[in-house]
Amino acid sequence: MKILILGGDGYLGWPTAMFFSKKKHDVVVIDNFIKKKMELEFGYKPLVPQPSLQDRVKIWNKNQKVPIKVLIGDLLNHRFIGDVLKEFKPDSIVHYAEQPSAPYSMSNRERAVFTQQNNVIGNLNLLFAIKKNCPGTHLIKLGTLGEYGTPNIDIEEGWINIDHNGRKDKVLFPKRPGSFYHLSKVHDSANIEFVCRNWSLKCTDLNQGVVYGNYTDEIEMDFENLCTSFHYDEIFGTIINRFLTQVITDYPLTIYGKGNQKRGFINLIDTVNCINIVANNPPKAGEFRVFNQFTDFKSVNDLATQVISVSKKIGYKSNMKRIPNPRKEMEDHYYNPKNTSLISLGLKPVVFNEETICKNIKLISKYKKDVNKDYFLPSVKWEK
Ligand code: USQ
Repeated sequence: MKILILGGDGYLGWPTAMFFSKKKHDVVVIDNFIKKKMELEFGYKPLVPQPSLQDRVKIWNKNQKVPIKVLIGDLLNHRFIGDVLKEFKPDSIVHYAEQPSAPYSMSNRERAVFTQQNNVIGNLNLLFAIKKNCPGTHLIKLGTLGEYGTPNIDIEEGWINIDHNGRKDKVLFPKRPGSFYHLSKVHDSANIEFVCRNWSLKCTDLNQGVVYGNYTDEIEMDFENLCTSFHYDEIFGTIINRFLTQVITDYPLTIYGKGNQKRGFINLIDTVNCINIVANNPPKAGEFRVFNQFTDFKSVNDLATQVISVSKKIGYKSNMKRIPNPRKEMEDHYYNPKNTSLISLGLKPVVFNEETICKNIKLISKYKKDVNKDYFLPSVKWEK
């Protein structure tokens, strides 16, 4: 398969690129390194030092039959992405190339505008480029479970059947997200559904939960040289990765608000496995297919309790600490998102259990001396 990975330098993009390359697919990665600039704006570094994308690719390609190819470019440049698609004509495009942080998008007007411009216009340019150059390509778009928000009804996978005033229809599931970032993905989903319906493109929109973890089989082949970016700061660090880093420094786990808010989670290994399943099972032309991509859901309190109890068994002394919630989000709510589609296509989820938690802790504990505890407390507030 010819597969194009947009955002190939990132936390998810890089492990995905190696996974497909190892299976001897023809992989091209694109990145514009915008995330590196965003890190510099806040002065936040990932925990594990990482060689540059180009160096990682050189190291990786030494042992591969089909080398990964790197292109540097921006989806905001429609000619760039058009030229790439005209030449490469991929079977699948995995689109991770978006600003991924809710707090970043909520930190000020410029960053809110940047988030929506970068994500929505970049995606729109991509849709036009696909239509013109390779309309049969399967677009695998990373959306987010947070697009739905926390409604007081079960969350279906993208679509819902409604019966209203005696008439029935199947419509996109209502969305009520919690940040300008999450909203950008809602807008993307609406644009993609429109082009599937109008131009007969085919797309899978993956409404992914919060990802955690720092290894896949490919990363473990040479952790120091092939690692992915692992953040634990308030802007780019996701909750489990932050909790694991807090544990290794005996810092109290930062529970925002009451901690009863529930979210869906997925291990990095399963993100990559899901992409593989989806790429091998494309939808029909004209189909806007939506899968909810998470393997477990629970409250922030339950997560913290589990991480603390496992870490105590291996000698760590962390506890949890409630701090005022910097976000505006429901802290007591019904939550029941569905996730049967990927499981029925063969996903065998990694379980968030003692073994998984200990392995992640062990890998990052080598970098304990580099942890900057100033990164832990949130400064971006939703209501300011
Ligand atoms: N939280 C804490 N303590 C912390 C950090 C977070 O209690 O130290 C809470 C937040 O209040 C929130 C939940 O944990 O209720 C999740 O926060 P997060 O920072 O792990 O995740 P979020 O901002 O929702 O965004 C992340 C990724 C984003 C992805 C999304 C999936 O950054 O790219 O789309 O997870 S989802 O949340 O399902 O929309």
